[in-house]
Amino acid sequence: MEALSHAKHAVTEKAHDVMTTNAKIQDLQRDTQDTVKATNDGVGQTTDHGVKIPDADHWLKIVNPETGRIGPALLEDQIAREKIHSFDHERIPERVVHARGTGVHGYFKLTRAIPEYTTAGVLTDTSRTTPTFVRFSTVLGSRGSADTVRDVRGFATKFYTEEGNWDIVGNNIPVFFIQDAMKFPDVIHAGKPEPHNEVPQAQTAHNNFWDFQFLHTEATHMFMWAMSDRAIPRSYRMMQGFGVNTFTLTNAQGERFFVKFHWIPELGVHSLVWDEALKLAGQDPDFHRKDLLEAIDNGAYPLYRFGIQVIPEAKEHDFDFDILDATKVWPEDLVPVEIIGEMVLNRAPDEFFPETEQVAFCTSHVVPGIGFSDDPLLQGRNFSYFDTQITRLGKNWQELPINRPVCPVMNFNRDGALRHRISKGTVNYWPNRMGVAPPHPVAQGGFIEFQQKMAGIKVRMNGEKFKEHYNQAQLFYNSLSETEKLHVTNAFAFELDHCDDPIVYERMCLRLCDIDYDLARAVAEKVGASIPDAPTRPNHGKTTTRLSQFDFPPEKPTIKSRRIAIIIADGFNKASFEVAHKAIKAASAVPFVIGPRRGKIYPEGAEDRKDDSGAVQADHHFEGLRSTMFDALYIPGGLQSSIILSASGRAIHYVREAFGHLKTIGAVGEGVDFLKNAVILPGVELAEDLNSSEVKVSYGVVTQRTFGKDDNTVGSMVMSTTK
Ligand code: HDE
Repeated sequence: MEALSHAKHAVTEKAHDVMTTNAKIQDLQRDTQDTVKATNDGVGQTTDHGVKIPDADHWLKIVNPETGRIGPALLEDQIAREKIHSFDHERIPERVVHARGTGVHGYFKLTRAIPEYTTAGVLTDTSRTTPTFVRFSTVLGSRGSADTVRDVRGFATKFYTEEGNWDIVGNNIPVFFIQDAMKFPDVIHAGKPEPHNEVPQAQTAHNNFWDFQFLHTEATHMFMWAMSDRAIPRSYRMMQGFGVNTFTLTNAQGERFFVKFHWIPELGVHSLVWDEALKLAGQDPDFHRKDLLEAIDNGAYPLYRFGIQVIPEAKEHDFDFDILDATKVWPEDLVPVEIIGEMVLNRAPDEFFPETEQVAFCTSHVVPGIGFSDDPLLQGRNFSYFDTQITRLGKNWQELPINRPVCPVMNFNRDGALRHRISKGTVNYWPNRMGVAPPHPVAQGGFIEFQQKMAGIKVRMNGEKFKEHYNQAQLFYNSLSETEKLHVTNAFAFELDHCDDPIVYERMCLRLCDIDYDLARAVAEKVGASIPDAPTRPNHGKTTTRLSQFDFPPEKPTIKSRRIAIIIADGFNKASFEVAHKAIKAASAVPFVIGPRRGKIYPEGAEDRKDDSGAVQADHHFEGLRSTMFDALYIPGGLQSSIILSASGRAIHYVREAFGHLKTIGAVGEGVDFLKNAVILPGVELAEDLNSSEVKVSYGVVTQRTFGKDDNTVGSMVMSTTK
């Protein structure tokens, strides 16, 4: 796959550098060492102190000159010791949450200035291009865990603005498990592997997680989202991002607005089906990482619209929920999302560790014009992120190349382990007799806190409206399509089946009665729990828009960057192969040829394998790259090919599995016979009977129906089923 995707490069490396550079990339060039160029320029290996290394393969040893026998290795070999010492200390602590992730560079463009809400340059100056670095992640798994597990996805963005770094450390789900930061260690301990045996890895399907979810009722809304298809995205490029917490914007008149931040992918929101996600976790644990890099490599740069929901200060209390409660959404029919910008991700890091692993986000990093609310979760986060970076990266973490701002930095924070910057001058304090480095008055861009009036008594509690925990859980569930509801039911059935303590699954089924009785009944039936004869709490029946992912279709129906497998065996029809192959490429999708072997596959008339002039090279064989790795399949005609495929259990499984995962399957000519042999079951029929002269039509069907609105989560099929 790698070799192939590189062969598919749309953009040459040099052109890519010119197209994707920005102020931050230029800043990083200062630290970038081009090792390939260094070797070519005759700069071979040296020690870290710069001495040329004569031999990078052999430790210094004693050799017996008579027998030629090798004796002990010598501790005195400072060159070998340095190499091993450096290696011994390569690891740093992984992130305590969100350890597994991948990052890429991009840029943000403001499309609509909003001076009515804020003074922030990044949100008022449409002529700017602001460099960004985004890290996507899962939450619970450790650094080496699989990409496609059921979990919330992190979506953290660092904006390198002219006024300093601004971080939106968000998720792909708009709410959270807890209302108060003090509960964070508990929810994470409950979700991470259990303490006695460190099992299970990267899963919420265990007793402790669901025990906590039941007892901690404010998690109810969030766990409904976590059991939905949002927690198994098809791609980082096809999921939303949410700042989750309530931030504030302040304008030049000193008026303050509450704000929530949104990222909406141009490609629409799509998910895997659970069986696919499970299989991919084993077949390709790097599936999402590679998907992102493959798209960027091929010039299919992911684009997200940037939106805000804004509530003026005076309207803070107009809602039946508290707008500072991170377990609640601001329903979009009450507070619409205003689109004001877009972000394009267009460049992979040069090296994973210094960029993706060392990037460090902080919710407390905002720029003038943007501020915090009293959201008690956000207040705690503002403390936690800064603190964790000190453990992970050391006191001087903000000096690391990926973290340093592109604007000037000057202050008297000094010293500490691994200080890089060298500051000239005789003073390191303020005020000083030379007037060096005075603070900036607000009129000259100094950060100003909103002058909020405060009065009160110290208490350990949250606001009154924080106590309601079920309304929005119901609102979310009610707003899903039937397909999504079924997936939620199946997700609970899977998770609770993995809980072997009856207290846990019995109680959780009771909790589901508080949300939706039919849901509770279906899950209880599967997992062997008992529930009351009637709902414990009636479903209010309300729905709202833009919670279902069906409400986020692609902006334009497209198969751009989708992976399509063309299935062939010897004797395939070359014409119907070529038409589809060309059409797929022309639509900027990525065709892969899959056959019984990775090698030449011979077309009709050349089945004897003597003339290879018309042969096509298969990229992979059926067991090498499974159907799970593709979005759609296409089977060209050819009698012999169809006979071979029909006789192959692997080929049949390939098509059946893709069919079971609700993928589009197109076939023409004798390819249709194979398709029918493989998957025509009672109640299943071909949507259209195509012949090879209709390949174009078939392709049209793939384009418009595969990833369009109707079949948003699952793709559609040239075949239809009665389910
Ligand atoms: Fe985080 N979270 N979090 N979190 N979080 C971290 O910071 C924390 C929360 C999120 O790609 C840690 O640098 C507390 C909500 C992302 O590097 C840590 C609370 C949301 C990332 C931390 C929350 C997030 C983190 C671990 C409750 C969605 C990965 C490593 C008060 C809006 C960032 C690190 C990356 C990472 C603390 C809740 C998103 C320990 C205390 C809500 C995307 O500081």
